Amino acid sequence: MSCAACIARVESSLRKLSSVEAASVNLATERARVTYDPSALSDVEIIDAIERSGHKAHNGANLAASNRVESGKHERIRLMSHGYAPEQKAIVSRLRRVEGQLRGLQGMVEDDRYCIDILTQISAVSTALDGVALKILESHVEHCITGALASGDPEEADEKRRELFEAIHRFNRAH
Ligand SMILES: [Cu+2]
Repeated sequence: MSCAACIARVESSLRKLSSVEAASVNLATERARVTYDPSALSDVEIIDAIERSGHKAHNGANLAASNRVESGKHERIRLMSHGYAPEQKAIVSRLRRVEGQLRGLQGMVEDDRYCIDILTQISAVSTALDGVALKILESHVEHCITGALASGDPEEADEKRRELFEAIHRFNRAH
């Protein structure tokens, strides 16, 4: 969530919903605060409206339980703006390169190439893919984790920390 136009788009998309009384998106915390009648509008419809405006809402399924405040009439929704968003194109092109390397690998096997040459190519693909993971991890820490810490919401910060460690462990196990 980095530009005023995006915010305006999400807000107007939310305000168009039938029972929404007010909707405001906070730039600093990346949260949308929606005031609505819960008997007339479901969480899913709110999330749909956010997604229609071109953004993703975090933890959609758990929204009702975790983010509802003040007797169910206000909803605070965490908006998603992934850390890698500014580098999306560069990441996709790196992944395409990995795809090309993988195809080369298939060709090597089909061409009966020497085992060690194939293993060398597998290492190269693996290293390239790790590079992409590291890039995403970096931007996640810089953007998403920093954002969660800055939000001043200790639950949110804990959740992000836990998620990060789990991801690192999974990554480590894969090697
Ligand atoms: Cu992230």
